[in-house]
Amino acid sequence: MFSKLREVFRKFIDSATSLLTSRDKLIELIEELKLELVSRDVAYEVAENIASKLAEAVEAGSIKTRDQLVKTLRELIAGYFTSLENIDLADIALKNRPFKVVFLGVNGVGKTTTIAKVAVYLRDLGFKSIMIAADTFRAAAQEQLKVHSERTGIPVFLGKYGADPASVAYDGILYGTSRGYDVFLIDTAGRMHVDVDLVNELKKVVRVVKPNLKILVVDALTGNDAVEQAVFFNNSVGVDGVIITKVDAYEEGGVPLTLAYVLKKPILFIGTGQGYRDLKVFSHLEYVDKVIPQVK
Ligand SMILES: Nc1nc2c(ncn2[C@@H]2O[C@H](COP(=O)(O)OP(=O)(O)OP(=O)(O)O)[C@@H](O)[C@H]2O)c(=O)[nH]1
Ligand SMILES: [Mg+2]
Repeated sequence: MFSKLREVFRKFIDSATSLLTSRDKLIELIEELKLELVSRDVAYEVAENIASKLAEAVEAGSIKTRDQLVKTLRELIAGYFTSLENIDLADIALKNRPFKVVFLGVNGVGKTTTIAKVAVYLRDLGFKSIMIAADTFRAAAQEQLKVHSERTGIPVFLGKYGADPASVAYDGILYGTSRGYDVFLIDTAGRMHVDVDLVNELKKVVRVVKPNLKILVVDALTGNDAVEQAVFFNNSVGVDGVIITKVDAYEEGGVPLTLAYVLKKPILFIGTGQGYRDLKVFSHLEYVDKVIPQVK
């Protein structure tokens, strides 16, 4: 997980440690760091911000030891996350009954699996969830959610292939409300290339459902695409928070940082495998620990 980004920081810290007394060489090294970061899914604007803040600290004379360098870097990276709103899913679910979440995301990112994972996570905390299959665009989508329902024991409300997704979502909420469910997790369609039709369809779902949260699911392995998708969905439909999937297989490392910086929305969870409990609450402190380990 994130091993290549960790390697970039490790190399930088090692090289910089021997150059701490040579300001000019250190500044040169920071320029190199910037390019290395960009090669690990850190967007250019983020890398540039890191480099300039680091250079400022050097100019100000506040980095004289390796420990200070590590501390400065850790605080810098953590700072991009701490400015974001904190969304605790369970907390919001407790305060909102019914609690309605619409999941957004393009094809194949792991959206449907993630909905089942979130349902299991909430069940473990005592919530009664129902999944609603409002992806009526592909016949297989209904079937997939049904399979997750059978495997997890989480109930599902299925729509008809070709039906209006907003009305499926609406009917699902009526159905679940009358049966005492408190959490509604709504799957939506995602095309390979998001288009105007899809955006209008999603907007309608949002208008009808009035979700407490709109959660975007992105696949870490798609790198910069994940960030582009996030910006697109946020600008067109609106996004409250993000779940990043397939982090177990993701070594580049920059996606969480870039998402936080560019999208400015919190990351709620990361997907860490194919099992239903392979979903972890995202902790930016753990992320920082992974990419810039503390000095021992
Ligand atoms: N390794 C790993 N695989 C994952 C993770 N999340 C989802 N997957 C896998 O990704 C594949 C696609 O997942 P789906 O949930 O069907 O994705 P989707 O976005 O709903 O896809 P479509 O509805 O087909 O567009 C499945 O094989 C999942 O098991 C994860 O966190 N880690
Ligand atoms: Mg799906």
